[in-house]
Amino acid sequence: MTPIKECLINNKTNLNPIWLMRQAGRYLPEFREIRKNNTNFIDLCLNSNLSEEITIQPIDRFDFDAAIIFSDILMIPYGLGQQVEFKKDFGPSLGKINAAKILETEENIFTDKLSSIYKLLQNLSKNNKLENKDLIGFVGAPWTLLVYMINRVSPKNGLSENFFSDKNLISDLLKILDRFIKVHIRNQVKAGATLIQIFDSWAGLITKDFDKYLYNPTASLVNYTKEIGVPVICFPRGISNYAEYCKIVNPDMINIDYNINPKELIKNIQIPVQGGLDPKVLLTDKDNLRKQVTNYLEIFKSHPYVFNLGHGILPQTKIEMVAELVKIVREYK
Ligand code: 1CP
Repeated sequence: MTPIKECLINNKTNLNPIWLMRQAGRYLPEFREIRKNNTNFIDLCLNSNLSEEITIQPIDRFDFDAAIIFSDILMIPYGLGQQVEFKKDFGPSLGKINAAKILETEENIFTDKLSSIYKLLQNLSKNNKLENKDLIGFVGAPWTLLVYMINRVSPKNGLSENFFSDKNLISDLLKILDRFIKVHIRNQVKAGATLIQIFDSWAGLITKDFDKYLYNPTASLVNYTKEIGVPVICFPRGISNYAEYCKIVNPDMINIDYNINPKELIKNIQIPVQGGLDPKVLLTDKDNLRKQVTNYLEIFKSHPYVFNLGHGILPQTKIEMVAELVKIVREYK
């Protein structure tokens, strides 16, 4: 069994497995080299040969315990026929929503549009560099995808004023998302994903109707993934009550963000934990890195824990700091 599964399923506490969110891309010079010649990000995600190479790059360098496929959460809106573009120094930009068209999407058309992602997973499951490692497929949570689909740009400066104005649109989209996120999970599992992570990167923007936007839609995906026999990790970034989330949504493992006090949290939850370290710590120095990483490892000495960050690794991170991080985690006893 892989080290992550030992932790997740058998509750082992002494293995210290490690992988990093957004480990494939951005901060790696070999990724930037590929990206330079592939300016259309969606096309790059749909190129299964290059995506395989990018997925393996961080494994070659750091021997992480899991590979996460090189893809994006916005491939679902793309598969549903919404225009999705990634603009340089700006981020994602989505086209106007055509609700009627989205509602008519057929499963086989969606699966066809994303078929190279499934091909990527099939190829990776045969890649011997991933022996005894997990292969992580992922999806955006319904709320976070709803945010991008309606807001049409990153909500980092807040949601648009009329975000909640069309109640019918919101409820139609939530239904469609539930259905097609499940299709995408099922297709990834069939193609060889051994774990699924659900990214709810903008969960912290929810201020009301938690059942409607956070708990019910995520629990539906978690139950579905468990039913098809694959463990599921949730990352509801920025929420204030992780204990309540774990009780209601009940994933196999919870990825915490860096605003959570891990010591307090494990008093209130039983499930395995992943992540937490502020990615900015990797921008400081090796002494501080050791101090902060050891702090997490000490706290989780007797709680099943997979080392990871409290959000994606930052583009300006130095390779040698990542190497040092892996060394600290692997040598910890
Ligand atoms: O390890 C990996 O990098 C694997 C592939 C991966 C994953 C898991 C990418 C490639 N994106 C994601 C998830 C993702 N995409 C999330 C959830 C995790 C998180 O919060 O970081 C989100 C919110 C996105 C949406 C997205 N994709 C943004 C917008 C961020 C915002 O501020 O709203 C952006 C800029 C991207 C582009 C992207 N996706 C992935 C990469 C390597 C890049 C950068 C592409 C580039 O410009 O070179």
